[in-house]
Amino acid sequence: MIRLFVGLGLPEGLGERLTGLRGQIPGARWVPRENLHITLRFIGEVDEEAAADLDAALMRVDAPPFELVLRDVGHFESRGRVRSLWAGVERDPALEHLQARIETACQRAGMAPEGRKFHPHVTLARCRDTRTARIADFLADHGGFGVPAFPVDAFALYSSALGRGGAVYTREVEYPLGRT
Ligand code: 3AM
Repeated sequence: MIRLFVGLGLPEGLGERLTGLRGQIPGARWVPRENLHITLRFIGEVDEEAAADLDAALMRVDAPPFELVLRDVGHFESRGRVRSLWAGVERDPALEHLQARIETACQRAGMAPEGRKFHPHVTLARCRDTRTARIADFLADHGGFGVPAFPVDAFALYSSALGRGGAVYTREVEYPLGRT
């Protein structure tokens, strides 16, 4: 079995901008620079056959290359606790189009539909038992965060191995955009 997700990598220089947002927040585990990404579709654990079906379906997804802008920071929370801190991705029709095509491909490959609304982001930290009040400074300090537009000319299928030192993501297959 292999744990997979579909996502976008980030250009080299962006990693530094994003790790520069780190601060002292109790309970926050900051994502290593090499793991920073935008998830387009979480797949979960699948066997080899399902992974091959998924790869075949993703290979047929094409869309024009586009540019993305990261803007602002935010957080996800549940039951009164912060779950993650992220950098936002500015709303973009080309990104939404690509994500919808990928969702269709996943369903064609036999995956159950993703029930959650697509909210593109770059997770910066995962939090454990962190109260919302603890991130007030982080949100205030980085409210104006933004980076210039960067090109997206491929998406990728990643595997995620959960090791003792945290998750190791491997870019298994890259699917270039703008092939046709
Ligand atoms: O892009 P982020 O880091 O927010 O949280 C996991 C990560 O998203 C998410 O998939 C991405 C790559 O691991 N993820 C992990 N388990 C999940 C699940 N059961 C999940 N998303 C949905 N359902």
